[in-house]
Amino acid sequence: QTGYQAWLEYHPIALNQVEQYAGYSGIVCTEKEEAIQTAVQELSRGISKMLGKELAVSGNGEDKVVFALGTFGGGNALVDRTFDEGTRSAIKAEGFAIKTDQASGSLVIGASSASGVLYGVFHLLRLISTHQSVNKLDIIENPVNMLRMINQWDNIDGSIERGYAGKSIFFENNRITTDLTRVRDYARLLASSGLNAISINNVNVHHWETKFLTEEYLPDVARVAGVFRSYGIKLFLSVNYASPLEIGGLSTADPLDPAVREWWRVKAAEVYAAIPDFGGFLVKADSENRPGPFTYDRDHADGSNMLAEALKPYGGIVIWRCFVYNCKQDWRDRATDRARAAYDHFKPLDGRFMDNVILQVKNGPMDFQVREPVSPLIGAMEATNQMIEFQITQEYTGQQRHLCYLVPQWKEVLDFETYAKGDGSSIKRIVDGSLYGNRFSGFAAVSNIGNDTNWTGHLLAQANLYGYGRLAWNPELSAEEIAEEWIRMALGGDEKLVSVVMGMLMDSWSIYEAYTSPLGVGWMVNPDHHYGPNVDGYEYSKWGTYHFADCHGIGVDRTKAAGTGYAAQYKGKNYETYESVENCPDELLLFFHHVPYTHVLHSGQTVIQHIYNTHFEGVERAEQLVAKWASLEGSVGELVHKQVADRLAEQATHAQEWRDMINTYFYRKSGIADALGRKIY
Ligand code: BDP
Repeated sequence: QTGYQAWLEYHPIALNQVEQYAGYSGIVCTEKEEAIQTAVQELSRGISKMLGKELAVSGNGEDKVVFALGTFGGGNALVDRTFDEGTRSAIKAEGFAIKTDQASGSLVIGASSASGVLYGVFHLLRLISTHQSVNKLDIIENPVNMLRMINQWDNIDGSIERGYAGKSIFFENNRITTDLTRVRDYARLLASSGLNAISINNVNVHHWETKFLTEEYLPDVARVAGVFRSYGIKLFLSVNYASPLEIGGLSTADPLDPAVREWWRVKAAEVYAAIPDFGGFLVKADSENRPGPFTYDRDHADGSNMLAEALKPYGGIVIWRCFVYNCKQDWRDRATDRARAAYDHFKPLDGRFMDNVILQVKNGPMDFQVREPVSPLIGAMEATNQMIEFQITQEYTGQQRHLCYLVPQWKEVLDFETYAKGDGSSIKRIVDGSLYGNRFSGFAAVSNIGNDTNWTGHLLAQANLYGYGRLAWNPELSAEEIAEEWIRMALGGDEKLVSVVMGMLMDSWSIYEAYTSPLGVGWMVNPDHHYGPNVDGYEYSKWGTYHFADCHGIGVDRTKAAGTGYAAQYKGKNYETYESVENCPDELLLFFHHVPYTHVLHSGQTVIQHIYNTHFEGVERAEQLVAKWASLEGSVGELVHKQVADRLAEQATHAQEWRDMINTYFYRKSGIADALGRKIY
């Protein structure tokens, strides 16, 4: 076991458990569509690994106990016989039904599309690989979110922006990889967790990647799209807003210039000629030195609508990122608070975007910190399609050297009540499109994989990729349920293993938060690479990321009354909660308020004592992770055990560095000793 198969390891099922699945003698499938053929292959492969038997595939199996799969009305008699009209009409585009045929004992999967059949097969394989009973299945599943997307931040030279698990599996030496085996294996992982869309290149599109839109690269992009198509996944490209200048020979990229609009229309036609089911463009514009419509005194609606118009005839969409802020601002000017930027830029444009534009908003207002409030822009634009962006790659959460299971963080975000349209306006209802009845909506997230054998560097970080897909499919799943599925499928079903790893995963975000930056303030990291502690690393630079610590206190006053006014971007009760220093939750106190070190938290501790305590405890808890994992020696493969043990050891040591630097810094700033008399350097 190397981790390469990830959650599709399909551990052989022990003889005493195998009986309930032993009767199946074949697969009945009549359809030839690619994703259905993929489903047949996946089912054969999974069953062969788990049950050690090869299933014959045929078009008819009336008298046998079989797995039958197909679309409704697609020619499979078993499928058509099993599902009544009510079931069929309950199944949406990518949903599926699975039913145990009581007469024959056969398991029947039906869907209204080929990709629905594939999702159904992966669901069934999940049930079997977690040893659940399949005797009386009667399941109907539909994905809650329409777009369930992965964003690769891969560059054509093979590097990955914020990648912590090796090089790109897509690109090397300025070309698209010739051997796409690994890409295919990635497509399997994504589809099996429920995902249906991918953008394959970095949102920072530099000159080489701009050429993806030319005939030099399009045939290769089409090859990649073909691999994903067979797993029901649509391919998107990140595009450079200045493409007409860089590769089109034009002298402007002004979105209102007719020649520029025509250039994009022709480009879209060329792309769709190469890839008829191309998804669309993902755009980072006017952000962190990337070009955009501001250069021409135009706004984001002008810019995105121009692209949307070009893609519209083909059903394509524009995903326009809202990570827009001034990265060269004067830190003394609090009115330009970076946290305010996305809302300030986009909210006034509500209603101006075409209906095939989706705004992609990061989960928090800053940038994927270990703790941030939820972005107030999500839900604030009722006439605009929105999707949420998470970061699976652990840029600010330990870079896959530290353990940080992010599903609990994402759950908190999704469950957050925004009051955007009164009670019942949670983030998950906004991004699934139901609150405002949007045409397009969904999830996007930055991937955490590279060409490391186990995909994610830290093997346990696989749970984040898997968990992201599962949550995008169904945000009601709990973090524990998802963790348990992943552990059983990837590592095995030994009960001690499951409970120990579950405990480790579920504690990990809070452990990481404990020894890193306190009370929601964020950013105490080394500039550029963002690994390791550096309290003032960003304090006196122009990135808009401050904590304002001095000898009296710490935190950013973002109140309306006396600060940057950011708190007023929230609605109703949320505004009141964040505006008031008394009501603000402890974990976000320093995000919203500047307070003295002696300020008493709801927990009863002072801010300074909280900093000391959490940093001492965080290290102890990181050390306990090492011991917990050590107790599993022998329950997982040796190689896998060692890999994880090495990372946890590094984490425990590195946590000490965090503790010592943070505690010392605040001891010196505040002059207040630790009430428990522990040693601070
Ligand atoms: C930040 C990363 C930077 C990305 C940027 C983005 O540090 O590398 O380009 O986000 O999302 O988190 O565009």
